[in-house]
Parts: sequence; C-alpha cells; structure tokens
Amino acid sequence: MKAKPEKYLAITGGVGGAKLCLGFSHLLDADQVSFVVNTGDDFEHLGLHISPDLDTLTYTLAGLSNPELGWGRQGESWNFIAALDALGGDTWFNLGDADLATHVVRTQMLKTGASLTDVTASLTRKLGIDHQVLPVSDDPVRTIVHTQLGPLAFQHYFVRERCEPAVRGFEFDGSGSAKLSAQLKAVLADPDLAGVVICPSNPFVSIDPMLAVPAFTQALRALEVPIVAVSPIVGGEAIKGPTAKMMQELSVPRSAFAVAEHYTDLIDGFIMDQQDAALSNSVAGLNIETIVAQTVMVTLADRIDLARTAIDFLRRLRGGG
Ligand code: FO1
Repeated sequence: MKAKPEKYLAITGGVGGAKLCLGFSHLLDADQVSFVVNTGDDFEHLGLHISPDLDTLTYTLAGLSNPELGWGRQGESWNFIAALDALGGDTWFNLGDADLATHVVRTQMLKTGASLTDVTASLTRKLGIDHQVLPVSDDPVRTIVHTQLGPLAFQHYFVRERCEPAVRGFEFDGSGSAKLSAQLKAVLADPDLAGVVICPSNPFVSIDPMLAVPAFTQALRALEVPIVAVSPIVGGEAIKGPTAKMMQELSVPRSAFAVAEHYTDLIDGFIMDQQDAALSNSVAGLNIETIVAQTVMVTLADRIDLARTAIDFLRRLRGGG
C-alpha cells in the first residue's frame, strides 16, 4: 500500500536555522517540506527593503551563502559600499555588490505591489530553488530590542551596536495585526502536513517574532501533528549570535532546558545536543519528549543527519510512541 504522503514545515530565522533547512532540502523534495522565515529583522535602508533572514535562507538553499560571514553571498565584491563610503553614505550595514541586486529587485517588485511572498518566490526560483520559502507574513513585523540604551531597531542593535547593549526585552511591531499569506495558510491546512520543526535559531529574535503573529501560533496550536524544536543552545553557549548573551541579560539560565521551557506550551518534542544529555530528565519533566543528537552542524552530512533525526522523531511522536 502506498505510504501516506508526509509534508513538513520548518520554522527558521538566521544562520543556524538555515543550516538545518539545507539538510531538509536535501532530504525532502519541494512538495514535502516548506520553510517559513522570520521577517522581524527586515528594515528599510538606503531606500531598499532588506530581508536578512529570507536572504540567508535563500542563499543557503542556493549554495551561494558566505560561510565566513554567515550572511550575504560568497565570492562577494564590495565596490558599491566603498563608493558609498567615499560619498559619505551610510556604510554601517555592509552591502555586497551581488547582494545589492537582491535588495534592488525586491524593492522594485514591492513598489509594483508584489507581496513579499511573491517577491521571495521569484527570487528563489531565479536562484534555482524549488522549495517554498515563505515569509511569516506579507505585513510588516519589526523587532524592536529594548536595551539599556533604550529601544533599538533590530539591525541597529545587531549590526550598528554589535549586540553590545544589554537587552531588557523585545517588541514585535505589527505582529498583532499581521495576516498569513494564502500560501502559508495552505501549508498549515494541508491534510498531509505531518509535523513541524522549530529550527535552532535564536528563540527571542528569530522565532518569537513569528510566534507573536496570532494567526500563526493559533494555526500551529490547532495542528493535530507534533511540533519539535532543536535547541540553539549547546552546553550553555549559542553556536553563533547573541542568544546566550541575551539569556544572561534576561536572567534566563543559559541552558537548553531554558529553551525547552521557552517553547513549553507549543512543542511536543525537543532535540538537544549530546553535550546536554544530562538535561533530558528535566526537559521530560516539562512533559516534552526529548532526544539527544549531534546538533552542531559542521558538514553537509551533519545537516542532513539532523534533518533525518528530526523527521524520524516526528514520525515516532505521530505514531504515538
Ligand atoms: N551582519 C553584520 O554583522 N554586519 C553587516 O554589515 C551585515 C550586513 C548584512 C547585509 C545583508 C544581510 O542580508 C545581512 C547582513 N548582516 C550583517 C546580517 C544580519 O544583520 C543578520 O543576518 C540578521 O538580521 C540576524 O540573523
């Protein structure tokens, strides 16, 4: 008998999430996995609409990402930003020459009335990506980081201030009224949807802006299929980015357990790194099934293995044990 088709949804933000999504894209073809991406980092800069997390995932899936920087494109040249600097322009946010083309095309398409979803579909198609990459909403969601210096727009906090100001909290402007696109609603309503993975992205500024969209979280809670999260914290540290620093500043324990607790009323399963195996019982105490795996992804094989582990875990949770 033909096995029932299984489709999956991966929820992702920045670099860590994109690595696991690359694993999913090698394991599952375009009609088996879709990616929903954070837009809280988006901002208007130099008259351009910039969507860093959409671009990080797009470049990663296209094999064009810059492994050293963790953002932008590989083999990049920087003539534009050098010329801008010579003219006294704003150069705190580095824009590579090839990356600039993405922002110009996106800005132009948005100006003609295209939705961010349609823009992303066009850009991903042009870069040879078959998988669906969906912004969480076509309406603006903007992360504001409340710091000791006052409220900062996300990129001002992350790039201009280099994540230095201590954070006090976050706000996701627009999330309360942001609607889901028809494309994302279709993925969430698909009867073949077999599970959801929250990728190892920063819970506070990459995942929470999406969960702050009521229509999205309501749809997730209404699903009859399991949701698992992969911890972005390994051995008390973040693999990349300010997650651990933010936890310290928010007086949240820097542990994988605290991440499980953060998602506790949404997830059925949690995947931690082997280094955190000792936390398994305490996470299980949250009524969350836990497995340990190698969650530190160095090679492509690591990305694919972790993706397979997540799918197998969802199958087991769906199978009722
Ligand atoms: N991050 C930096 O630390 N410095 C930059 O100059 C920078 C430029 C940049 C340009 C395009 C883009 O898509 C991302 C860029 N990022 C830069 C990373 C960006 O701030 C982060 O990727 C996300 O917003 C957080 O994941």
